Amino acid sequence: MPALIRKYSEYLSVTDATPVVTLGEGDTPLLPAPALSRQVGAEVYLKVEGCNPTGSFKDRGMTMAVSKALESGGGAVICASTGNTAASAAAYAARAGQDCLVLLPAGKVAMGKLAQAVLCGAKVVAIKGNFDQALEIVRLLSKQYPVAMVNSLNPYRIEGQTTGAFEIVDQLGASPTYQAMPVGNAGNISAYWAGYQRYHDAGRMKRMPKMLGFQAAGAAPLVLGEPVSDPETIASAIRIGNPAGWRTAIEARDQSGGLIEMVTDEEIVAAYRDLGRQEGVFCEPASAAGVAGMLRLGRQGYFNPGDTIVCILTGHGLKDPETALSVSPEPLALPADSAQVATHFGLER
Ligand code: AN7
Repeated sequence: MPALIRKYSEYLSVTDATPVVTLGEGDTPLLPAPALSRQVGAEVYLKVEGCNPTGSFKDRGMTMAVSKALESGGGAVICASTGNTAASAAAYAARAGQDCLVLLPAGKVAMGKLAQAVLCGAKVVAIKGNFDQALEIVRLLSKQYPVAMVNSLNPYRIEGQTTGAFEIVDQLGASPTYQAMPVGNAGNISAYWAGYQRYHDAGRMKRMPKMLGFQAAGAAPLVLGEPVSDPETIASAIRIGNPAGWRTAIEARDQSGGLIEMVTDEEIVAAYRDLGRQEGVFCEPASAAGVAGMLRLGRQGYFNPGDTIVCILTGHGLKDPETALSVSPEPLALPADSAQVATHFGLER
């Protein structure tokens, strides 16, 4: 299989001279979701981005950003991150033989993501502050020093992430009616919209989907119309109060005739557990925000029977085992005794 950004190179700034840094990203499953489909009365699919090499959609953008950084001479890359960008940057930088500098909000990053970044050799600093403050420092440092910022302010990140839209259209054989997704720094919704526009212009699809973005209620600047200085939510990936992609996300919403709304942490956790119990899919809490929003719209009768809805499940559930355990019953401890186990499970002959 060619690398993702080679496969789609005619739509990207990738030439034969680009030293493509790949870990086998992309080509993620588009999984039918029968239980969710019944609940909302339309045909629902899950784009399982947790199947990317570092377990999130960031790899689509990072293969592009790190390849282009290498093409223009290499050197260290730097990012601020709620976790997944750091995990991805660390892996692709390691693969490229470049240093990776990471700024995280101290104590606010899921365990799996931190483990990935440090294991892949990133130089990690925990900032006593939130993601927005860490990103501000990264913006300054990347202006003042020869380090390449690989946050989604880097246009190559967005370009790489357009491949998610291409894949969905290729997998469905058409564009979906709606796309539902979580919104944090607002890069991904901007990238998907750009991707659909690009594919539409190339004659690869007919109808533009409506973009449905969902923020967590405690971190919903795009819904409130102003930055949130102290964002808070169980979905740590989208605990972001002043999104870098603000303008392009609003454009995606308005040009597509979609919406950006907020969902409560209770709704996020309910969707997170339902995905596991009803569909067998373990995603991280932030990813469930898009599903939570879709379910609410479904209850309001928003969808029609012929509609197709793709939910972007942006990150793998194993990223954040602590949250999974915190919302689930603890296993019962029993002696190693078959009769007691059988009784506990209510087994009958
Ligand atoms: C699982 O890693 O911002 O709206 O620093 O990890 O494009 O920011 C992560 C964001 C959704 C939101 N789902 O995407 C970071 C970071 C997951 C995420 C988002 C993120 P954007």
